[in-house]
Amino acid sequence: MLEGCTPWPGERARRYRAAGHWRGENLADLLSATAATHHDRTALVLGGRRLTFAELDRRVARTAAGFVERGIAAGDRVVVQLPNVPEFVIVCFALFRMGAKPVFSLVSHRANEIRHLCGISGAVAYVVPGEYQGFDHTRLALDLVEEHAALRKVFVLDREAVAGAAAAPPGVLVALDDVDAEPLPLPAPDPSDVAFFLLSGGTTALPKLIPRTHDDYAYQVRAAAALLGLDQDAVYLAVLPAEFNFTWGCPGVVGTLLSGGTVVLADAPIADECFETVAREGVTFTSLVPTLAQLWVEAAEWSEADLSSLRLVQIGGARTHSSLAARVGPVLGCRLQQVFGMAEGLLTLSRPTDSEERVLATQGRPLSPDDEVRIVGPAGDDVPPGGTGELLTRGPYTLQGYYKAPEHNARAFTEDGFYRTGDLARLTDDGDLVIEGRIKDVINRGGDKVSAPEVEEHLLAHPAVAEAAVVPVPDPFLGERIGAYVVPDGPPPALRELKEALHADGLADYKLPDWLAIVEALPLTGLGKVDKKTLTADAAARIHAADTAAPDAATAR
Ligand code: J2J
Repeated sequence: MLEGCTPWPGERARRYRAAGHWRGENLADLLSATAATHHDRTALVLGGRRLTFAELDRRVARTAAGFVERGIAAGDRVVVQLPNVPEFVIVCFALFRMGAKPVFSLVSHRANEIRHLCGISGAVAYVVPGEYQGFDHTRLALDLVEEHAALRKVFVLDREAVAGAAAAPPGVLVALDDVDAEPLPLPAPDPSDVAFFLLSGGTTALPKLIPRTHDDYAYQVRAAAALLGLDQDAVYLAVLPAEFNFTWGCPGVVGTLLSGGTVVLADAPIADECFETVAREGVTFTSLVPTLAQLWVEAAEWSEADLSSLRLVQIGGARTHSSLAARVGPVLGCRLQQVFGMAEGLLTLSRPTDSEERVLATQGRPLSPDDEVRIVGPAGDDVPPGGTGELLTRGPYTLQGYYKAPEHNARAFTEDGFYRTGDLARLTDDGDLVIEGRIKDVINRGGDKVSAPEVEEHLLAHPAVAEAAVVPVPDPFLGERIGAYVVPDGPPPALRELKEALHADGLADYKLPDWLAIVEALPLTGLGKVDKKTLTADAAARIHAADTAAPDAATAR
C-alpha cells in the first residue's frame, strides 16, 4: 500500500476477502469487463454527447497511455478538479488503469484548498477545466506550479485556455485532448492499493485526504448497486458534483457504469433542466442533498415534465426533515431512500422494502453485514440500547487512517480501529440509525461541509480580528449557515469586508461566513476552551429575535 496510508489489520482483511467483499479486482479492469459485455450500450451522456461503453473504455485506455507518454507514472498523485463532464470519468479511470491516484477536488475549491492538496499529496499533475464559472483555473494552476517543485504538468479541459494562457514554462500546460496515445499494455494496479483520494469534510484547519482502495470501493459500489437492484436498464442522473462520494459511488456513477447502466451528467442542478433530462433520457434514479430535493419538490408541483421513469431518489449529505421526506415520493412519483454517508466510508441506507414510516423517520441500516457500529458516551463506553451518543464505525470500506496524518489519526480512531465519526446517533429497535446531531467542529451548509477551525484561522489572519469563533447558525433553506463571532481589534469589521478578505485569501466561497456578530469577549468553558454550545444557542436566539422583529432581516448585519 502507498506509504502514508494505514492498511486494515491482517485478520480483518482476511475476513473481508473470505466473505467475498474484497475480490482482488481493480476498478479499471471492472470497467473493461463491463465494456466487453455492454459495448454498444450508452455509458455516458452529457447534453448531446453520448459515449458507448466501447468508446469509454477506448478513451480510458488511450488517455492512460497519453498520461504515461507525458511522464505520469504508477503511484503518482494527480489533483483532479473538473465539473460533471465525461472527461472527469475518463481521466479518473485512466489514472486507475495506470496505478496513478486521482485526488478529488471540488470545482469550487480555490488557491487555499488546492495549495494544500498539492502540498500534502505531493501531486505531480493537476487537471483543470480552464476558465469555469468566471474563475481562471489555469492561472491558479500555473501559480501553483511555481510553488510546488513536484507539480510539473497541468492538463486543461478547454483547449483554448491553453492557447490563451499567460507564458508558462515549456511543456507544463497540456490540453486534455492531447493526452491521447495508442493503448499500451500496462501492469495492473494492486487491488489492495489506493485507487484515489477523497477529501474529508474536515474538523481540522486543513482538510485531510481519505485513501480509498480498489478493493474497498469496488465493494462499496457493488453492494450499493445490489441493494438498489441496478442492472443495465439503470439510468443515473449525476446532479451533485461527481467527485462527491455520494454521487461517485453510492452506487452513483461508478456503481451504475459497472452494472452496465447509463450515467447522465447534469451541467447544473437546476430543477427544470434536470426534469427535461429525466424525461429525455428516461432517468431511473438520482441522488440529492435535502436543499436540492426541496427545490425539486417545489418545481415539480408546477412542472409539466414527464418524470414517470424516475423510480428512486436518494437523499443524504445533511439532515432531511421528515416533512420534506414525506413530500418526495408523492410529488416526484418515486420511492425515497435516505442515505447517511461519509467520504471516510460507512454508508447507511433505507431499504426498498422498508415501510414508509421507517424510510421517513430513519437513515436506514449499514450497507455491509460487516460494518461494525458502536454508539458511545463521552467516556467511550457504549450507551444503553436506544440511547444517543457518538457513532463509531469500522468495516470493509471505512478508512483505517487519513493520509499522512499520524497525529490526527491517533485522535480520530480508537485503538481497535474504530473511526470516530463525530456524528451523534441512536439505533432504533429495528436496527435503523437516526442521526441526532454532531459533536465535530463542522458546519453542514446544505450538504457542503465547512471546518470551523479552517474559517477561524482565516478570520484571525485579518488585522481587524482579535479573536474569532465559527458556529452553525440555523437557516430555513440550507439547514445551517456559517456564523462568525468576532472580538475586534480596533474598529469592528463589517461582514462584507471579512468576506472579501477571505475570498482574496483564496478560501472557497462556500466557506465564507454568512453571518457576523461582534462581541466583546468569547464565552469559555470550565476548561478554558471557547464555549461553542453557548455561541450556537446565542446565534439561534439572535436569528430568531431578528426574524420575529423584521421578517426580512435574517442576518445580524
Ligand atoms: C445527517 N447528516 C448527514 C444525513 C451525511 C452518501 C451520503 C452522504 C455523504 C456525505 C456521502 C447525512 N443526515 N443523511 O459521502 O457517500 C453528514 C454527517 C457525516 C458527514 C459526511 C455519501 N449524510 N451527513 O455527506 O464526507 O455529519 O459525505 O459525517 O461530505 O455529512 O460528509 P461527506
